Amino acid sequence: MAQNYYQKDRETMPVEDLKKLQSEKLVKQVKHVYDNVEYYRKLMNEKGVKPEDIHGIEDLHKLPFLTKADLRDAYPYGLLAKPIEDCVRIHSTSGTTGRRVVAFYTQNDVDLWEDCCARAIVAAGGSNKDVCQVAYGYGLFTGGSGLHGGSHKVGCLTLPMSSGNTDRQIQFMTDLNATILCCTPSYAAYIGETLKEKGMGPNDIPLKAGIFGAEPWTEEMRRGIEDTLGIKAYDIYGLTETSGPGVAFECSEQTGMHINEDHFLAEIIDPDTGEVLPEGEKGELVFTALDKEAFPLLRYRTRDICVLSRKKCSCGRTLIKMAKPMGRTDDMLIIRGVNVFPSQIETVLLNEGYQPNYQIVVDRVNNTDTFEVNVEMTPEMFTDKLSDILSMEKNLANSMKIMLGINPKVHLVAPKSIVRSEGKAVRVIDKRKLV
Ligand code: DLL
Repeated sequence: MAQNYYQKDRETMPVEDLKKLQSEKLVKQVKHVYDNVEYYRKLMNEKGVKPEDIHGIEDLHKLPFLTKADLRDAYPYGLLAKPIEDCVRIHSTSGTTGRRVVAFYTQNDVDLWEDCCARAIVAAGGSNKDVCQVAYGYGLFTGGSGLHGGSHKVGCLTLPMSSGNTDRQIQFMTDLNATILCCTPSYAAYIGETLKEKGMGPNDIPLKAGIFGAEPWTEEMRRGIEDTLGIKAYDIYGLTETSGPGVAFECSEQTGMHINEDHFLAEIIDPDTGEVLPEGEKGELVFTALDKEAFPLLRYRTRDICVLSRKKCSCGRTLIKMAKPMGRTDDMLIIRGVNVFPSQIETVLLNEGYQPNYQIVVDRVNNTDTFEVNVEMTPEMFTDKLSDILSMEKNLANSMKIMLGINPKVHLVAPKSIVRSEGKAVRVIDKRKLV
């Protein structure tokens, strides 16, 4: 397949040149942060490191980490590195768990962020001939604005739908010949379900590609979405703290996401000790933003567990790849002492012929954790015969036990009874946190 790039010189740069570029940018960025962000200057002083000690990326390990707790401490303006007059935008996380993050952007920050998203769209086969339907939420969330800006840069006809109103999404998609869909994977799956209900299939919609991210999703889920929508589904990664989507994106090989390394320097660390791990080892992903002006986080701990690889990619990009995040250091559930990732439950469900419509409920009764998984039956398997339901529940619980090493109580529930999400799906209800 012929490859297209949005910024070929950067995306296919020889690794040695890339590292040189990163080094030059890092030296400048550390000085910018030290001079303008009192909060980080203090952290550097405490660690006994000065901008003059940083000569290139080989010195990165000398810098202190920045964590979500620092962001909370410094809320709202404590990490701002530019005067308000130079800032044009904020975005923020939803803060539903009380951990609101506010990120600031200069016009240049917005520009570079949109370039990153444009790279993702072009890697997914997009060009100015495409109609790009952006069904990520607009507003404080970065998904809508990021892909919207990227779509403009590529020159696509952009449909700024935002999330929700699924019937209207499908109508615009078909009436206006949308060829690229951008939304969360769970919303893509829901659009697929709704299409099916309308008696429509992949041949009734013009889509060819989807750019899905903002939440964990499995390879099995990818295949499900690709089949129901008749598209190629590409992953995209990012977080509010680093601008939003577009920190990393998938190419035609679909074997991990290329990190836009000319803008974001990635490290993997041991989450317990902070030690930097060699390429190929699993650990916490840490980013240093090399160009961000207004909110230039250095060595920011994402809490995403991940692996990096610089294996040669058939797409010709030299940018290092990150695997799909395997969970977060903070959303990994520990149930009766066992580590459980929601993605493992999803894998079991898809392997067993269920849809990934489920909710994990964890509680603590008499000092013992309870672990329940509510799973929707598909319309095909729906039955009200109790003995059949009990046997299906038992089978599913067994498969989960094999995958997780811990026995859940599975409840099968009626199709469509678990509330659908137009943004990120709520997969876990952990009642233990309320104690
Ligand atoms: O979710 C930004 C985004 C928007 C990414 C649209 C992709 C597409 P936050 O709301 O700050 O930002 O959440 C960031 O979401 O640390 C990951 O844990 C998770 N996440 C983001 N993308 C992926 C992905 C946006 N492709 C947090 N796979 C991150 C798995 C993802 N998890």
